[in-house]
Amino acid sequence: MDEKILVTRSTLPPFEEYCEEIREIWESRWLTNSGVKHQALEQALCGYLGVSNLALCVNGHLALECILETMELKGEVITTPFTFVSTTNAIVRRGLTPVFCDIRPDDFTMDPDLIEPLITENTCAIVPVHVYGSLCNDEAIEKIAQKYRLKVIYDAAHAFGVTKNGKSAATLGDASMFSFHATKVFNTVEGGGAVFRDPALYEALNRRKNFGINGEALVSFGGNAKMNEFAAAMGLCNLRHIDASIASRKEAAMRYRERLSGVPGVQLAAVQPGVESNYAYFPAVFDPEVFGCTRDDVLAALAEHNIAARKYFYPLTSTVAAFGGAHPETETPVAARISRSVLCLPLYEGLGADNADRICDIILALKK
Ligand code: T4K
Repeated sequence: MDEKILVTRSTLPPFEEYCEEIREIWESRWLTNSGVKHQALEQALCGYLGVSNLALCVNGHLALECILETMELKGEVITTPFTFVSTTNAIVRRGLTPVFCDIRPDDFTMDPDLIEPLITENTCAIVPVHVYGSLCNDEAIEKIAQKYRLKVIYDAAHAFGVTKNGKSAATLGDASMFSFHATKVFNTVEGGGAVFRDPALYEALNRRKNFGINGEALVSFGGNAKMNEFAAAMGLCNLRHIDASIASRKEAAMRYRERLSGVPGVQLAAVQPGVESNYAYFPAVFDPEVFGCTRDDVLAALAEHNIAARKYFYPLTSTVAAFGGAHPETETPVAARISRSVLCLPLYEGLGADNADRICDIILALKK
């Protein structure tokens, strides 16, 4: 049996490097609550992402909830159904109503041309997702947001380190959420970050993530969404190796692209002009009419070789009744089609071009 290949594999620093990084934590016994590692990582990430503020959180999901809470949003939020269930969960858990907008067929991000008809007097914000690390059309979204005085909060869980014409994705919109989960390009085991255009909101979020406490004063509502020192230490180590890690992902991604581009019935995410990708995911869309077999057939064929691709993102979150009523897929036909036919192929640091080749051989052998 071939060695198992999963959709992703966590990036880890050298073991000794992490041990050295946590030595100070052991000596000080300061394990959490904004310790030295937390402070150092916030500063390092601001530098890497080119932003003035970044509030570390226990995970990306709670970072998004904290952003929505800190911005005191109420009413309807226009968002995408083609995402990990976290995005919609965060909106609903904050008492907001998700209104689902369809996506663009080429890069799978929210279609700005479809936003305006969804706006009502209750709309307070737009929450698009830089899905797979493909950037949303921020200029078009910003124009609409300004016209209707809406906030824009990006779910940038997949977009760590992505730039457009040299500008960091972290600078887009009123706020962005990043995920530093074990499965992400940059990880702190579990973790996330919140970035605001208005730096005053950074302080406000810091209170929200710490029970609403400022010093010993209780100044707002709040929960507990703080990152601990061991997680921050992992982040400090992983950040030292991030460029090499992305370069390794790129090698495998480029091989996939080389082998699968132009194959009838296989659609790859559009290469976006001016965008420097982080190679977070490698989605491939299979059109059964042309390719000759379905996404599920490809998934099964890979599984026979011990390769676990994943159906990110199926089903559409809009179809889940728990989110205020199930919406028919026909409301967002492009998202429905992509969700039924997309497969994320394995991609991680160290996968290598050889493994990408092997995966392509299996896929291409299925073509009818
Ligand atoms: N918004 C978006 C658009 C997101 O994609 C996510 C998370 C969020 C928000 C929320 O961010 P966080 O709160 O998670 O920071 C995984 C991740 O748990 C989740 O973080 C991620 N998106 C989602 C797309 O994928 P699962 O249920 O598919 O993960 P799981 O456990 O099946 O792992 C997938 C593969 O990763 C495994 O087959 C092997 C590898 N893996 C996994 C773990 C847990 C590792 O190599 N090491 C590990 O520790 O959700």
